[in-house]
Amino acid sequence: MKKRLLGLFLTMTMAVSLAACGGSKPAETTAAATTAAPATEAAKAETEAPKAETEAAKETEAAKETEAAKADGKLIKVGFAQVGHESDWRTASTKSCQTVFSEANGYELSFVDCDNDEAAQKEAVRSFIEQEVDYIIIDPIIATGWNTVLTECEEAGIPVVIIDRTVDDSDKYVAWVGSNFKTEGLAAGEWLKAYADKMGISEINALVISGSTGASAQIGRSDGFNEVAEKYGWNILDEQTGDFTEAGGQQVMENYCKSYEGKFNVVVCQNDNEAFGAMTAMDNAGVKYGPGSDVILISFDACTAGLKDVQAGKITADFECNPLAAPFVEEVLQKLEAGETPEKEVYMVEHWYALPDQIVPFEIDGVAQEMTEVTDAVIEAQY
Ligand code: GYE
Repeated sequence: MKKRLLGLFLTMTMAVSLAACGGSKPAETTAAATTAAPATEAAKAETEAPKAETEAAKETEAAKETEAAKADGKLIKVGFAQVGHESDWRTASTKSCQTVFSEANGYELSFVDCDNDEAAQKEAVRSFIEQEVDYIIIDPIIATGWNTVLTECEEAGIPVVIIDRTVDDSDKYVAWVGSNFKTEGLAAGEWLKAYADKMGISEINALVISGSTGASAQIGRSDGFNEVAEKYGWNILDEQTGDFTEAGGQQVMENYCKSYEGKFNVVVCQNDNEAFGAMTAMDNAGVKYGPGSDVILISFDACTAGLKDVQAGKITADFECNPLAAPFVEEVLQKLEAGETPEKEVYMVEHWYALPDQIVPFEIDGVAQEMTEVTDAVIEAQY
């Protein structure tokens, strides 16, 4: 592997990206930036003019560096085999990678949207090997079936970084950056227990709309929630996949509304897009959901549109999954460039969201969990 120096510009960009995604609450980050701004308009204009010149100079410098790096063939070649485009979460993940692995930052990115097709994803990885990229990033559609193609990457001497979902049957990758999906499922379950207790609800009859079957995000969220359900003796009436899509969520919920009419008081959607579809189906069937209604609606991801539905009193609680992992993947690549050994696992920081009346204290394995109130500022700062 060739070693490259990316210069000060890249280092600065990384620092800013990392600061923006470092896991502090989004609203706090925004508030801090606002407080630091100059007090008067005049002062603002004065400081902004030279700042604009410096920025322009920096940009020209960076553009020159990029051109030079390109001419020397020095851009770092990265192939990214993305799952698809099924959800708001996925759109944010793609954008995060395309922003971080841009030419301006010293990268040449080959991006493949695998459209949720496992075979196409393996082919994408093989095409990256043929292109002799420097690094391969994979977000594995499903958790199994990876050892052969990862061995091919290893034999070609191309380090692989796994992002988001996990690979469960091979350790032939350098690092993984993503979320603890089982913790998300446990959080949803333990929150539900605490909230049901507060509301005096003693019997839970839950319908689950799961994510794409075999994806580690689906497996982890199901395992976590089911563990809690078993502990408290809840009834899980059914679990069918909505494939992490709005259309899938709507279709499954339409069937549920017919098969389980009047029999359920909890709906768990394993992502916000499924929840959007499920809400349409419940609206059409005349089922009331959200705080104070017949049905408690739980969702995962906490994208902007999901949090708006929490604020509107439709989704009762939303358990975040943070898609802005690319800056941390870049950190891994930079460590490899510097000949250092990166951490094998990097976890994203996430929050659990609700409105004040639905914020109840709960624990996961004896660890007290904090919940975040959904406000305009929180929504504004979300992905
Ligand atoms: O929750 C869902 C997306 O893998 C964590 O995939 C990700 C999941 C996310 O389609 O919205």
